[in-house]
Amino acid sequence: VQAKRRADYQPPAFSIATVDLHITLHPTETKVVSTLAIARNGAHNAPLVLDGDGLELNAIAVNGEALSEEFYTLGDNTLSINSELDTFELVITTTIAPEHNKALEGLYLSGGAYCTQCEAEGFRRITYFMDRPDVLSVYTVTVVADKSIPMLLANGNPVDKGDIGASSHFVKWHDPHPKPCYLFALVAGDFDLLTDSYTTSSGKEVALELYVDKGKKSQGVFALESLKRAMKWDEDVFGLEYDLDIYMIVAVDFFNMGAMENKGLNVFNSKFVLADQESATDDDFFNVESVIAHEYFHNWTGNRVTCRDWFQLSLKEGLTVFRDQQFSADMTSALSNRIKHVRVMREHQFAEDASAMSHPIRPEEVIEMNNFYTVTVYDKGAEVIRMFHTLLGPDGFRRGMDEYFKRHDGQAVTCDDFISAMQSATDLDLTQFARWYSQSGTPVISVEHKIQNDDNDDVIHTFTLSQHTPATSDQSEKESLYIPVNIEIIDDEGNTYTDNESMIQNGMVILNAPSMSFTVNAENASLTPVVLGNFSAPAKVENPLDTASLLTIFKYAKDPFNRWDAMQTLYDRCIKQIEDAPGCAISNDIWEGIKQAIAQEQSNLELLGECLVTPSFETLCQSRSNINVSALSKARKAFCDQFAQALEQELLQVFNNIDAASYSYTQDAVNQRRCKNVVLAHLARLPQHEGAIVAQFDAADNMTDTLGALRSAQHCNSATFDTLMARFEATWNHDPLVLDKWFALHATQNRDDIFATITMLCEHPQFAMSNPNRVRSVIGSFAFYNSERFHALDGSGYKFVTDYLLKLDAVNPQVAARIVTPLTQWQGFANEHQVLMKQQLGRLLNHKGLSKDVFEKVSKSLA
Ligand code: HT7
Ligand code: ZN
Repeated sequence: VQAKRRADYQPPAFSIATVDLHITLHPTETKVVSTLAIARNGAHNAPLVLDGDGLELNAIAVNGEALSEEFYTLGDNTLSINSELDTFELVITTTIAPEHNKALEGLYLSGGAYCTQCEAEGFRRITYFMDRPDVLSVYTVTVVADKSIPMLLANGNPVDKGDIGASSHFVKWHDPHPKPCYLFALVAGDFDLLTDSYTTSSGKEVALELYVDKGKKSQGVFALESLKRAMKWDEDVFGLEYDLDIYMIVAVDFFNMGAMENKGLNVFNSKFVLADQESATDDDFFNVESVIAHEYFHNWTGNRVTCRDWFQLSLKEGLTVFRDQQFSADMTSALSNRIKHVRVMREHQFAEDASAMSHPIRPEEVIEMNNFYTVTVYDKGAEVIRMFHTLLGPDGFRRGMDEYFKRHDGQAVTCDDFISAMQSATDLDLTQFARWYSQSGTPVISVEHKIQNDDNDDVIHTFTLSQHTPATSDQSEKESLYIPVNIEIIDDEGNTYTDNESMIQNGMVILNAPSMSFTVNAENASLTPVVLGNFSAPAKVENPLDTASLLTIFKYAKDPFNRWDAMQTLYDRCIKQIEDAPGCAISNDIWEGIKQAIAQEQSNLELLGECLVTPSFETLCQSRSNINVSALSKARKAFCDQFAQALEQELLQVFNNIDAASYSYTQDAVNQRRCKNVVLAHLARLPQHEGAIVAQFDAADNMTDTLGALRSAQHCNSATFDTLMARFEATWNHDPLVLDKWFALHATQNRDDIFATITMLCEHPQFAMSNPNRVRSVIGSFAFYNSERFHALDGSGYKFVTDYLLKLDAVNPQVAARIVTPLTQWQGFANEHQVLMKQQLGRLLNHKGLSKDVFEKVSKSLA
């Protein structure tokens, strides 16, 4: 299997100014007639090489004449046209079978509706084409289908429609904006339609259309409202308006990822569109709004300005994630958003960087592009954009963005082009900063604090920050990064201090060398450095603070994020203590400190709720090596049990003080429910509070509280859990999206009969291996989040997942390659685990017919 390298980029040998597609839909014999206006780029005599995958070629014509066989070559995945003409019209006719397409790339059937997914390289499964993002064309698309399929959609604006004979009809679409083929989309089906409109800031009226499954109309209202909020926000914050007459969103049930930003015709996983109080949690509402916004924001960052090649994916994804994060922070709350995203970084991105899949946000080498839609490219990519924002300030960042669009609207460009636009908006030299694009790995910032008396008997505190990026699987040598480090120096009464050298500017120092120092004079004060506030860079921190200092930070740090973070570190320390001395009791001082923290934040339920969340198993893994899963899980559980016992009264008081108001999706109400459910999950560890869980389940008027009760019941005796789960299933059996929550809860249970349970789930009438949402809920949840059973030392969890992946890979390699991730991340675990994990990876690697998706990840992992 051949890898592609970023360094090997060559501009396209031909351009394709216009694409005219005539597509006659049929489940097993869809006809695609593609008419291309081809022009040779420069003087060369290379053939025109088109990509194609799984296509039946019916005819080729050049300038209206059928092309005889000596003028073209059909390879495994290419069609080469040997023409000496510099410009010509090429017509290619192919046949495809959407019904047989279970990989959900190209044109496929999702529950009876035709839909497409072309990013990254799916267009080649529809017709022969130069399937690369730097070939931009104007598309005209005619969709023909039986009249039993009433809605025929494609990109751009509708320009014609009519009947063809008695039983067929067509709609013709024209998209005036040149685009790469990965943004092509077609949808055809029978949907319920929600309509609305939006008037842009310059007065242009845009029709908004949201297509959902029949009967689901009321569940689409929130998505449509979110879209209007996103359109307004992009005008207010970035001055960006929508550019077509119509914006369509279609929700489909079979989808490999979250959603897709096809020009003017977004296709969404229905999970990120449908939401109402009964069936969706607060998190679901949040996700709907942020994914709707993300895809809308791509219209400028991705579509108007697109990527030159797929190595530049972070150009559009990192930037668009940053934009959706800023939007969500403005719509909801900056604090809970920041915490949410930092959790993702620590749980998933740090793990990726520590594995054999480590890559820079702009990868150098790729076998299967679908494998690089990663937390590194997306989320670390967004953190890098955030650092631009931090360094340039909001105004400087906006100037850089304006310049980016001015220079590159309508082009396919690189991350370097983005950096250069940002450089034009600042006096800072961004040369070293650009290393974030090429260097993989998680930098570690170490903090050293020395105290000396000088000649005048003044007390001088010297703080030294050092950076070190451990070698990663893809790069052994690392260089110093340019790291903006937010910093606060406080004493144990909450006073803040400045440094003698004025290196701290606006609460930030720049660490751009292996180490740097500054000094602070403080008489009679014990100082605490709060480092990397607000997670100002995607790094780890080693700051040897004692528990008293962590509690000081909680009490006095200015930034609430830092206060949350201090509590997380404190919990991590406590769990470490129990790991080192199983059975030990956490000291009373700590419980007293936490009690004071709870008392201090009684009226700030948002911060309180987040501070009462103990670090997940996955986060704990990132501050440990040589992990014995059972020992770490036991230590975490012991800490949580002690937490519940020691703080029972305080937790109860918080719980009882939160009114069970009737449901509304407002930030205050979300904070209340979040805090109440976090507390309930702690109380669930004490049998005397089982009644509160059942009571909440019985009384809930919304999915957040229902699910909160069910999650808490995971800590109760299994009969209670089983009873509530059975009741939930009976209520929601008709709605697979809701049932996904039930699937996931079952799959993450730590119980002896887990494999029988999962086998039963896979036989459930609502389960289908062909539906990625179902597979992620059952098998994905088990592999990613049932740490004790997945990592069982008899190897049964690893084997179970591998057995499943071997079957799944034949159906949907993209999803299989995602779910194999936890198996490939063996590096942090103790040797007993590693041996067993590698055994299963070996089985996968030896499997005949393994997809290149899974092959890439497994072979790297075993290299
Ligand atoms: N740009 C979209 C990526 C995407 C995708 C990639 C590979 C395979 C299937 C896919 N579906 C969507 C999503 C986004 O980031 O907005
Ligand atoms: Zn995106």
